[in-house]
Amino acid sequence: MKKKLLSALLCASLVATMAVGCSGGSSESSSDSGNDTKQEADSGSDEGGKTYAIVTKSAGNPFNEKTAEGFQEVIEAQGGTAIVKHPEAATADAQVSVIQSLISQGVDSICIAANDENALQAALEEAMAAGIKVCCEDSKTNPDSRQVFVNQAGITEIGQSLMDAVLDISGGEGQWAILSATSQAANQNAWIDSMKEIMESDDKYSKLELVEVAYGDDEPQKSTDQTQALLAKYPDLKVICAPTTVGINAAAKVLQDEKSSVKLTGLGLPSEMAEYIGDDDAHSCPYMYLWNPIDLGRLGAYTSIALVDGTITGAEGDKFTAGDMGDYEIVKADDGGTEMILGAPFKFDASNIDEWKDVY
Ligand code: RAM
Repeated sequence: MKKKLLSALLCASLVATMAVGCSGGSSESSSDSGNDTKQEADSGSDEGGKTYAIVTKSAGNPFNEKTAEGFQEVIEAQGGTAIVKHPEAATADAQVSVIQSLISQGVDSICIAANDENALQAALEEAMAAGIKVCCEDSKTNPDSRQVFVNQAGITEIGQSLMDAVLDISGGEGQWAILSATSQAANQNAWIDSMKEIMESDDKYSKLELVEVAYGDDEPQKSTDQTQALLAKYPDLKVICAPTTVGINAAAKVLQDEKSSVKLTGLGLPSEMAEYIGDDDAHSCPYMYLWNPIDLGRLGAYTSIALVDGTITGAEGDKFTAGDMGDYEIVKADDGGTEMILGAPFKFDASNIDEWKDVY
């Protein structure tokens, strides 16, 4: 309750300046790995009797848990049944078996954060052929495997924010590295490609040298090992950019524990990163970005409901109201499919991290 109240107060006071939406969130999210957290509906609205599934990238990732929490909250408030699935590992194979079991269960919709853009196609096409509505959130599939993508923020906006952070934090020159999640993740790869394109596009980035893209697979230990390997391999490294909440958290611990002078930026959860954010030598991360993961799940839920009740088909130009989140329009995505955009990436620094660390 306290958390909800604080969240509501913060939303009220910050809403005018925030590009990301706020959510009260529920007090707890499930963290099972593959097991249903089926919640029976208790209201009698039109959505009663329908079953909406969310499949995240993997278990043990607080970002995924918060997204699932937002999804579940909306589905249940609308009288539907939510199924939350966190696969054991962030792999396509793990997601294919989850999708197959959801097809057998006869769910009405699947909202998935894809671990691979193309490898889920056969399973998701089978789901759609069985009448199951399919949307993606966080990380998209190819257009043939989905009806619409609930995108957290524009790819170029994210790439630009991160690239400019690297330029600023490095002082305009020197070696930098990327610590990503899995090598197949469509969202990670799109952001990394965007950063590389931006770096090539303007002379002001010409004194920066990207020495390596390392992959921590969104596993804390592997991300820690990869950070240590980067520090050992590149003694002149100035900045690590980790566009993954798991990666940035692991890297922050390593850098601060080792009192490294290497600085960090990327995409992180304020709740996990508060102790590492600051402008002095004692803090490894001057600033980072993210969006509201709870709202991402909430928008995924409203989208699933609209697909199931026929308000939208996922076609360009479709419009719907996502409850208290307002109106959304479906637009063309860069890959030829369709998407909607939740908002812009939001910057967290020493001036606002304390306000946000209790929200998500
Ligand atoms: C990690 C995941 C997720 C990404 C966030 C920013 O938790 O890789 O897909 O969107 O970071």
